[in-house]
Amino acid sequence: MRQHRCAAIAALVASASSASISRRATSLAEVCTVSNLQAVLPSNGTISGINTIPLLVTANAVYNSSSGSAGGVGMGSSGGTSTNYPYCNVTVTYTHPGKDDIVVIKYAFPQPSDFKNRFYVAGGGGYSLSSTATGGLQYGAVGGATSAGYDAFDNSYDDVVLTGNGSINWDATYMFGYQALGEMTVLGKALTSSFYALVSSAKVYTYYEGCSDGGREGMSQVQRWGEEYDGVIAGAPAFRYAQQQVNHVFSSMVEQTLDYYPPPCALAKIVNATIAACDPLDGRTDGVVSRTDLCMLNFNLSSIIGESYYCAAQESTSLGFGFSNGGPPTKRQVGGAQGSTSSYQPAQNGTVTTEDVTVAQAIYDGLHNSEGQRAYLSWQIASEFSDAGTTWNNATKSWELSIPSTGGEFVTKFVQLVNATNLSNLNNVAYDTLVEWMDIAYNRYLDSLQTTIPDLTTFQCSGGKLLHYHGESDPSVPAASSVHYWQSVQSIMYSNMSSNASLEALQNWYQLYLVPGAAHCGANSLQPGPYPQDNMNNMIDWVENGVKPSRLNATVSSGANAGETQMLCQWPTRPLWQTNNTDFDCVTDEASIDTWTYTFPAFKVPIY
Ligand SMILES: *[C@@H]1O[C@H](CO)[C@@H](O)[C@H](O)[C@H]1NC(C)=O
Ligand SMILES: *[C@@H]1O[C@H](CO)[C@@H](O)[C@H](O)[C@H]1NC(C)=O
Ligand SMILES: *[C@@H]1O[C@H](CO)[C@@H](O)[C@H](O)[C@H]1NC(C)=O
Ligand SMILES: *[C@@H]1O[C@H](CO)[C@@H](O)[C@H](O)[C@H]1NC(C)=O
Ligand SMILES: *[C@@H]1O[C@H](CO)[C@@H](O)[C@H](O)[C@H]1NC(C)=O
Ligand SMILES: *[C@@H]1O[C@H](CO)[C@@H](O)[C@H](O)[C@H]1NC(C)=O
Ligand SMILES: *[C@@H]1O[C@H](CO)[C@@H](O)[C@H](O)[C@H]1NC(C)=O
Ligand SMILES: *[C@@H]1O[C@H](CO)[C@@H](O)[C@H](O)[C@H]1NC(C)=O
Ligand SMILES: *[C@@H]1O[C@H](CO)[C@@H](O)[C@H](O)[C@H]1NC(C)=O
Ligand SMILES: *[C@@H]1O[C@H](CO)[C@@H](O)[C@H](O)[C@H]1NC(C)=O
Ligand SMILES: *[C@@H]1O[C@H](CO)[C@@H](O)[C@H](O)[C@H]1NC(C)=O
Ligand SMILES: CC(=O)N[C@H]1CO[C@H](CO)[C@@H](O)[C@@H]1O
Repeated sequence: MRQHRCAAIAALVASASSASISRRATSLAEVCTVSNLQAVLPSNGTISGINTIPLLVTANAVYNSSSGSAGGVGMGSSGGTSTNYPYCNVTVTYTHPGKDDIVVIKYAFPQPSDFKNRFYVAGGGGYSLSSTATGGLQYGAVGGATSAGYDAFDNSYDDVVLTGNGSINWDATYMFGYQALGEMTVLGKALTSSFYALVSSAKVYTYYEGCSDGGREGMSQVQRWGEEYDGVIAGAPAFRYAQQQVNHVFSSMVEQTLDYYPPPCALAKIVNATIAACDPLDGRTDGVVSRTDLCMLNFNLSSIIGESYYCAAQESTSLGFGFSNGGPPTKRQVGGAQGSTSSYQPAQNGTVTTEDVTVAQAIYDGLHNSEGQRAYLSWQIASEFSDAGTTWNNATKSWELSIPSTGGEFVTKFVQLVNATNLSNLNNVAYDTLVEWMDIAYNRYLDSLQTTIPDLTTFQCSGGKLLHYHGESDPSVPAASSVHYWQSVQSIMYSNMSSNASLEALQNWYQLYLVPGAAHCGANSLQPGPYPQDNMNNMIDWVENGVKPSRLNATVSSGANAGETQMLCQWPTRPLWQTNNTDFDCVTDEASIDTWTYTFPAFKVPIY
């Protein structure tokens, strides 16, 4: 059955051919004109659902600008480069038939001599899609960025999700969820073929790269537009949206339930002490907990009780989105209300208490309902407690609840449908309420934002390759969230195979890598470990040259081992230093894998 479906899909997808490019010798100035772009614009009826508006096409050649960072600070896309890439700066406007909406797409076409038959899509982050189209120029790829019909270059999606209290903007929701990027790619590939006058069978290798919501956006494309993409790189995807977003309230809920609001310095000390204790378990003491699973199995947080901590007074700036490194993200990058806020903290000098450890343990244990059934997974032990920050009340001289606006805004706007950027308190809220909020959001956004469809047959059968990575100490999107999706895809797509056979079949096109010590879409200042920086080159090699990775190249950028290359282990193998080499071995360890395996009986439906 699968074979038949695969053959049918493969037949629909144009096969690669050696492209003859007649425009190779043409200059940028010659092709980059409004009249040429109007001439090559797909006419109405060519692409179902998209009516282009020739009168609104713009085009100008750009010679001296650099290829910008694709997805913004810390989003894990390729960094900017100082090289100049001449390109044709194009805007195309289209409407959905009968809707009279306006979607503007920016495209950047490399000059003909640089073009390498590639199309490149970069992801955004928070509640934003990428707003730059130039990220692909360094790869000889056409790139795009879309206004998504809600002026996404200037608006964050969470600012437009409600048209008023109680009223969801579904057009914006579907466009942000997956549709805008898919349409940008379909239209962009057609334009690319005609702009460079490719023969009709010529392959345009199509890539996607993003992290955080950019990772979710990448998964949305794999799930919904699988036949369009050849290589997708998805980092720390903020998917399983209902659970992921409501879970940002969970740490506050733990504090309120236990009626204890820990000094931030105590939680920071617990993290540091956990890192120190668990670092050697992976076979090398290098400041990095490469095996949070061994930490979970062998380390008890209670042993930290009584250790002293000290943090100097500070006028601090806190970010709501769990970014530990890479500089503060802008409001656009993290979306909506996640901008920085400053607050005063007095000097904290004390010892870790039983209450501090009880809060920390409950957070790592994850959300359960009042019957003790698990509702969601949590951050790996040794991750920072980014959502658990309390605020100092100068008047009462005590620490108080502070709800992270990531979770608070999601609950108010997306669940309660009220135009407010944060919950004002958690009065009358219990763990069961969080489960109910997840349930409401799950049912409401299952076909738009949830982004966990586990059947990727279309993508796989049309030859797509998926590289999925996740910082193991991510304090925003739990690393186990990625493992759970990978397991869902394996069990749904290969239900009739033995686990060894299904593993081999899956790894031929979908590979998951956990990044030791890394935080959310970046290295972690508390654990100076490796981070993959060469993903696009690896992906291009896989897609265009058939070089399938088995481990993923990553580089240590700070600390004593700065400059070291570590070849990351492909899930489900786990790193273990067994010799004095500068690289770990990749071992199979069932007891460790079991710690990453979850079911969610608090929900009546399967949660993929
Ligand atoms: C295609 O349709 C749009 C609106 O539906 C219209 O503005 C545009 O002029 C049409 N294109 C052509 C070439 O007629
Ligand atoms: C690209 O085109 C748009 C629309 O005409 C324009 O606003 C923008 O400044 C152009 N960018 C460059 C770098 O020329
Ligand atoms: C939501 O609230 C913001 C800030 O108060 C306001 O600017 C915006 O217009 C409101 N949106 C709607 C749809 O009411
Ligand atoms: C935790 O460790 C980091 C450096 O790794 C240090 O900057 C910070 O002050 C420590 N925090 C506490 C509370 O010990
Ligand atoms: C950790 O140690 C405490 C105190 O000895 C004990 O009560 C608790 O059950 C232990 N936790 C685990 C997960 O073993
Ligand atoms: C913290 O408190 C302890 C005990 O009261 C004291 O000995 C120590 O000097 C204090 N440390 C700082 C940095 O204030
Ligand atoms: C709180 O008190 C401290 C010292 O007493 C002062 O420096 C700080 O500015 C105060 N912060 C606020 C927000 O009032
Ligand atoms: C709401 O979010 C803001 C910004 O992150 C934060 O400062 C504030 O403490 C939050 N409100 C509550 C009631 O926790
Ligand atoms: C929407 O709800 C919020 C929160 O209850 C309220 O502050 C605001 O006034 C309401 N907006 C309108 C237009 O009713
Ligand atoms: C690893 O990635 C770096 C860039 O971060 C690159 O310079 C190097 O050639 C790559 N090494 C291997 C073995 O792929
Ligand atoms: C690893 O290096 C340490 C310190 O240099 C040395 O004591 C130890 O014998 C070495 N182990 C192996 C297996 O080579
Ligand atoms: C300032 C600058 O570098 N200008 C250059 C921009 O590109 C054109 C075309 O290549 C050059 O002629 C300019 O000197």
